[in-house]
Formats: sequence, structure tokens, C-alpha cells
Amino acid sequence: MSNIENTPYNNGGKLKLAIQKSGRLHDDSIKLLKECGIDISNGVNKLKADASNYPLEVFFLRDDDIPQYVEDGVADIGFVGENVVFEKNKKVDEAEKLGFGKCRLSIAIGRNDEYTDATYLQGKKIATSYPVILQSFLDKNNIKAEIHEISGSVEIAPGIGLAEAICDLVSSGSTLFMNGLKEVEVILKSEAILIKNKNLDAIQQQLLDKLIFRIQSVKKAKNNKYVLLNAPNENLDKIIQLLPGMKSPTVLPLATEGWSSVHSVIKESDFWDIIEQLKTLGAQGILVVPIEKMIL
Ligand code: PRT
Ligand code: ZN
Repeated sequence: MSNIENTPYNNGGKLKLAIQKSGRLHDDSIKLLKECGIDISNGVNKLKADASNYPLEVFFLRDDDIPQYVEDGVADIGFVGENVVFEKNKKVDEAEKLGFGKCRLSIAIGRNDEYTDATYLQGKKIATSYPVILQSFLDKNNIKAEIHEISGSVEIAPGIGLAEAICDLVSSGSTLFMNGLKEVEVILKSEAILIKNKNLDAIQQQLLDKLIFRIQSVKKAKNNKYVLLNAPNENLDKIIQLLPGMKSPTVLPLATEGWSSVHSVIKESDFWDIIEQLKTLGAQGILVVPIEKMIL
């Protein structure tokens, strides 16, 4: 593979990335870049900043504006919530899910109201900052309802008599709870994604491919753990079957006769499922270690 950092680029030779200036996605966006080995000088109160060790220029924008900037090519790529991408409906492509900013766009109604199914919403007033996504949900379900678009504090709308239901982002659910509301319908599951302009040139695409490769390595590492344990040789085969690893586990003899050390990589979500079986098979000294990068 050619060393693209040393090749001449057009357009100043840099990939232009738009991220949220401040808000829920800002810190995780910077953190992901850092985990990809890309350092950004502090962008607070700045419109843009250069990466010191990657041909990347970072623009700090309101999240709502990012799809438009990427469609227009002012930025080549952007990190933004899927919810915003669907709502703005701009001509951009999704290139990669980023694994943070997870939430859902849901319908909520008063805690004591009885919800049957989506037909409950027929003729009701629904307050939301997501009229496009909500309208498409209503259309799919053949429901006519009145959408009240408001830009913030959607959760107070039922309490002040503005609407009978809301459609808003939910993560822990505590905002709904505190406002006497209950979630009755999830209409979109969302997380931060990388979007890209539809007309990237070959050099920009090459820089993007390299960035995506790094993002994928970071994501894989986060979902996996390195496991080390001591296993009695009589149960070694069964223990190895539980820990398939990337190719197969590493098995080393221990100084104590009849025992081996087993090293492997497993999905974090699987770990809790197999820990009891490992213990039953006599595994001891089990260490679970985070992985920084994972390249398969
Ligand atoms: O200033 P700018 O326009 O850039 O930011 P913003 O205020 O529009 O967005 P911001 O920073 O609030 O959110 C940015 C993105 O984070 C959203 O577009 C989502 O993709 C993602 N995200 C993830 C969330 C949430 N979780 C979330 N919980 N965005 C908003 N919320 C709000 C929600 O609107 C509600 O008010 O949090 C409240 C609910 O949270 P819980 O935990 O009480 O359920
Ligand atoms: Zn916004």
C-alpha cells in the first residue's frame, strides 16, 4: 500500500471532516479520532483545526448543519447522528457506524394514558423536533395526526397542553419519566455515523478508506477482550472450544505439571455467558484485558 501521507493531494491535500462543535457528540468524536491515532489541537471557540499527524482538517459545526455541509462538499465527511441525517434528508452517503451517541426516536404519551397501537395517534397533536421522520412513520401506518414542530424541550409539550403525545430522542428514559410520560413506540434506533460527500475524488476516498480502516480496528477492539487463564490439561480441549480466538487460542505449558496457560480473544458480550462454564471446567486465574486496536 502506498504511503498516502506522502502523496501530493489536490484541495490542499486534506480530508475535511465536520464534527459537532459542542454537545453530546463532540467529546466522543474527538476521542474516536484520538483512538485512531489522530490528534486535533483544541478546537474550542474555533471554526476549524488541523490534525497534527493526519491529512485531516476538522470543522466544528452545529450538528443540524453537518449533512448540508457534506452534501455541498464544504466538508468531505461528517460525524453526526443518524437521526439528524434522516431528518435532513440530504444527498450524502453513510460510510460507517461509529458506535457512540446511541439513542432512539420514540413516541411518548402521558403515563396514565392507555396505548393500544399506532392507531391511538389518529387525530392527535404530536410535538416533535423531527417532523420528517415522524410524518413518514405516520404515513406508513396510515395515520393522520397534527404535527407541532418545536425546537427544544419537547417533553414539556403535553404538560402545558400543547400536544397529546411527543416524538423525541430517548436514551436513559429519565427525561420522559420526570415529565410524567411513557415511551410507547420506537420509530428509529440511532447512533453517530460517518457520512460522506457523493463526489469524493480518488485521493479523498483513499484518505477516507484509511480512516475507516482505523475506525473499524478501534470498534472491533472495543467489542472484544483479551482473556488469559490457567487450565487443567484434562479439560483443555473443552476450554479451547469455548474460546475460539481469532485463529485459535495460544496454549503454553505452565511450570506446574498438568496445567496450561490459555490466551484468547473473545467478544465482551460472550464473556459473561461462558465464565461459569470456564470455572466449572476448572479454569483459574482468569484475566480479562482490554484491547487497544484489533486488526484481523
Ligand atoms: O448545538 P447542536 O445543534 O449541535 O446540538 P443539539 O442540542 O441539537 O444536539 P445534542 O448535543 O443534544 O445531541 C446531539 C446528538 O446526540 C443527537 O442528534 C443524537 O444523535 C445524540 N443523542 C444521543 C441524543 C441523546 N442521546 C439524548 N438523550 N440527543 C439528545 N438527547 C436528549 C433528548 O432530546 C431528551 O431531551 O436527551 C433527553 C433524553 O435523554 P434521557 O437520557 O433522559 O432519555
Ligand atoms: Zn442540533
